[in-house]
Amino acid sequence: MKTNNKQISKFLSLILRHNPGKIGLVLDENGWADVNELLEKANKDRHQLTPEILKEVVETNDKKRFAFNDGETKIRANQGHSIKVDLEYTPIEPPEFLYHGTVGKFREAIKKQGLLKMSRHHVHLSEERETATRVGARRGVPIILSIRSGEMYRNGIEFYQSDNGVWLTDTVPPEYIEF
Ligand code: HQG
Repeated sequence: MKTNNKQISKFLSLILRHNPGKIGLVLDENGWADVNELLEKANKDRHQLTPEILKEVVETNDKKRFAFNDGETKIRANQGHSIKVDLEYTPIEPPEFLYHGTVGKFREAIKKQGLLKMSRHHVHLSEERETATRVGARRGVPIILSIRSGEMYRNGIEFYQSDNGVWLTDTVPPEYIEF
């Protein structure tokens, strides 16, 4: 991405994930902003955005951070919101096992309470142990928990998968976790 587009991507992340009110924009309950309104309000805020630039940023963004609706009249961030939005993930069947990387100091609390979503919208799980190891290592020496996701699913618990492959669920009760 060109530097200028990177700046625009950062600006869009701020507006579409965290603080639409900064330019007086309102997102709908599913996180969508009206494209014309976004362009108008961003330009009032001295950002030089055209429909063409916006389209280029959406298409070339390295992590697929943004998406248009079908008619390209609306735009939203694909994930990473701190404001409350319903991204309307479609429930899908997970693999038999998923993995969660964490650190030893959380083990006892997780044994009692299960995995909780904490400040995020969901509990995040990985299909590969290596990915879970990297996630856990952000906080110290990683420990990897195996989650019996197939059994959870058969017992009626919903799973979703984000656009970049992360598995999501509401909470993982302790009985489905192998420590
Ligand atoms: C722990 C990054 C005590 C949980 C990564 C984790 C990931 C509990 C921490 C994504 C607990 C929450 C998510 C309980 C859970 N008692 N601790 N009952 N239940 N925990 O960062 O899964 O850069 O919210 O084990 O790549 O570490 O944001 O979740 O250690 O995909 O795009 O509480 O964040 O992606 O931490 O990471 P987080 P996470 P991004």
